[in-house]
Amino acid sequence: MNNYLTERRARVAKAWNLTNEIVLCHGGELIPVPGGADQMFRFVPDTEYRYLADHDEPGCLVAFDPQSGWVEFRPPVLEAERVWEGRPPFDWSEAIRPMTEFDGWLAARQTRPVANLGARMPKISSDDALTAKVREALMQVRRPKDDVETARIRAAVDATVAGFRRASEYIKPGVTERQIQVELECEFFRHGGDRPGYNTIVGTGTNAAVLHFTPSKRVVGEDDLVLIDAGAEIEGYTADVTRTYFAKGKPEGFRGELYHAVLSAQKTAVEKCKPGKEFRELHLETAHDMAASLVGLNILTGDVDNLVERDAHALFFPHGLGHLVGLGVRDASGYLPGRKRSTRFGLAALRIDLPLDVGFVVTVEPGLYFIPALLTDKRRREQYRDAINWPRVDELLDIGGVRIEDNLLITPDGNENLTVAIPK
Ligand SMILES: [Mn+2]
Repeated sequence: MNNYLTERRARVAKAWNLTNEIVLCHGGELIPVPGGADQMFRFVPDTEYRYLADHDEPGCLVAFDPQSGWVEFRPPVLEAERVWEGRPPFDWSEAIRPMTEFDGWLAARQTRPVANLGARMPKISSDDALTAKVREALMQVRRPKDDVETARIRAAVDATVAGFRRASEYIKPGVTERQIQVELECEFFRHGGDRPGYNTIVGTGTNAAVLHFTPSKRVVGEDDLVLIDAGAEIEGYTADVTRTYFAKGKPEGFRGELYHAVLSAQKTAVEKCKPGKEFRELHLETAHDMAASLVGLNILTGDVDNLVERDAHALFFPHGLGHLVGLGVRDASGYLPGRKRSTRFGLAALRIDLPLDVGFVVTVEPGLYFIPALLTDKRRREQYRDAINWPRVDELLDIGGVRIEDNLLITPDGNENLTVAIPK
């Protein structure tokens, strides 16, 4: 067992503080592609499991008994898997047992309450309240990154920096979104990336207003904005960066003003990230900055506080300011216990509601977009008749959008911007 895993598990066990209860954490199973042909979807282990076992083999589980400690159960490697996939044979030990022994292990503890983390184990009866309690405690341990995690995030960031550098040089009128994606991801791989950490987003022109746009054959036009949201993944850990580029290189005209509005709000928000800062407050403060800029751009009209209270800004900034990132693209995000997701349009998409703390890695990613699905909606036009300059909006529906996203490591004094090497 690696030292860092022993230490990690010890921190988790301490936080759980269990006496009699049992915790099972399953990593999940391979899922076949419908239609046969021996194809499987790429296996991504459940992040709770990955954190506790740190590998990406399917069909395994980690079990914890406060009286006897941790044990991992793995399916034996079959001859066919050695032949077809080259999986190495496995050395069993005290800490890693064949899956065939799991039923016996559980039967010896049959009267005790069970928490089921990771993938749901349908044949095991578990205690939902206990599961929620241990899940929350694990989440809190996972949020501050340990040294191994931080090193992997930094490596993922380095590969991501290389990809964005190449993309920014490559973008010009006439190239396609797909070609940009290929250049970017190729550099991720060349610099040690295992794969993109999530589906790369490249949106040019109006496609930049689709928040999660899949790169298409669309060609970059002369005046287009080009929005790229992507990150390289290394050993399970990913960066998550967004930059918005201009087809001709420099910010110009209204698109340039929009860009500088987002950049200014993003820089202000980054400066405020430090231990104790409530992320929900930061989101609302950024919304305030964005609303003020939209008033300056003659898109919103009225009192800025009032506009934010009415969520008028959210028609142009419809997502949350950020989330935790690292072990997957939404690493240990969520709300503190007792905090509920707001039904307000301007807050409902917030992915984290918690105070930042030392060791957290968080994204800060404000954006302003002209999204026809929101801005041509009759009911919203009526609701915000007095707050939005609709004739002006109608002229701007083909602009697309701007998002700028960095990844910050929260430090005792404030934060370290891990992705600062990518120019913006
Ligand atoms: Mn993000």
